[in-house]
Amino acid sequence: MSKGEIVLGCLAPHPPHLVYAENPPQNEAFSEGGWETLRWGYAKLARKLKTIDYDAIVIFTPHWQTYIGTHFLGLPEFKSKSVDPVFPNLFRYNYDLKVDVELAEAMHEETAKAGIITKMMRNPDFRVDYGTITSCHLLNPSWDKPIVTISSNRNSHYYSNEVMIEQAKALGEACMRAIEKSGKRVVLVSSHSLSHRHFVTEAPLPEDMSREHIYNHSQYVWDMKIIDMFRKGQMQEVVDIMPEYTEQTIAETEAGGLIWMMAAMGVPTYPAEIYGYQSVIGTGNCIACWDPNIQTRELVL
Ligand code: 2X7
Ligand code: FE2
Repeated sequence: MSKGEIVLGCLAPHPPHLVYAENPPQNEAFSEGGWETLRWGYAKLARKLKTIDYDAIVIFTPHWQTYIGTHFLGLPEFKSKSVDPVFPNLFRYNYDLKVDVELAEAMHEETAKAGIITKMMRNPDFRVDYGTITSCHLLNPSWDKPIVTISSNRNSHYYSNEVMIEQAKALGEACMRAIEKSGKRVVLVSSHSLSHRHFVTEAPLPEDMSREHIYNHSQYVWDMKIIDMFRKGQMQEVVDIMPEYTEQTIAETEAGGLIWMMAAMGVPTYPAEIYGYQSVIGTGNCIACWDPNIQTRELVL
């Protein structure tokens, strides 16, 4: 068996607004559109994914929060309705997804070996979070690949952002070892926004784009700084600056997804492909990917 590999790493933000705006048959709400810069960027990245040969999508989500350890989805199928607790008016999505349990178990095993508390989620009634569903739907609307969802362990208030970063790195390296041993070709997804201060009242029509803008200028400047580092392949610098960035912009990077993905990918020094940046209820959202294959890596935007 040849060594498994990560064939792509995607930064895939998950505002449920983006699924709402697409009007897929799985979602009950109806919209008149909105947030096209992000949706068109996602469509382009989804087309690239279709050209890549891969076995599974492994996604790390801030909206499955676990307080004791890191958990992995551990049943072959999860089927239910996912309702966003904050935006039930926008997101009531009927999902039926397949899990690569063999890969999830291999990651769980390597994670435990690395000294991290970890558990398989075997409850058939467990409801999959909207972060997983939104990012996976937009990256692969045909849902024709199995996924593995990894929960985000939330102890930064007890420890610190720095301690959680060390844990996310160890988790990423453990997942990489499991992928290599599995012989599989895997797409990693870090599902989150960048800056995360947001408005607390919704426009009467959520998709009214005349009301959409970044919450404040300083978080915009921070987001641009980070994206510029993505473009330049300065991912070690991004890792180093992460505690300050997260604190200054209340960024969703707090959950550890980007660090997890970068550690699994050996902290890339090549440029990321950028597919778009737009605000959703004032948060900063960037779609980007890191393509280890120099033959297919592009300058997108
Ligand atoms: O989970 C989210 C998010 N990260 C950003 C914007 C809007 C809603 O939900
Ligand atoms: Fe979120």
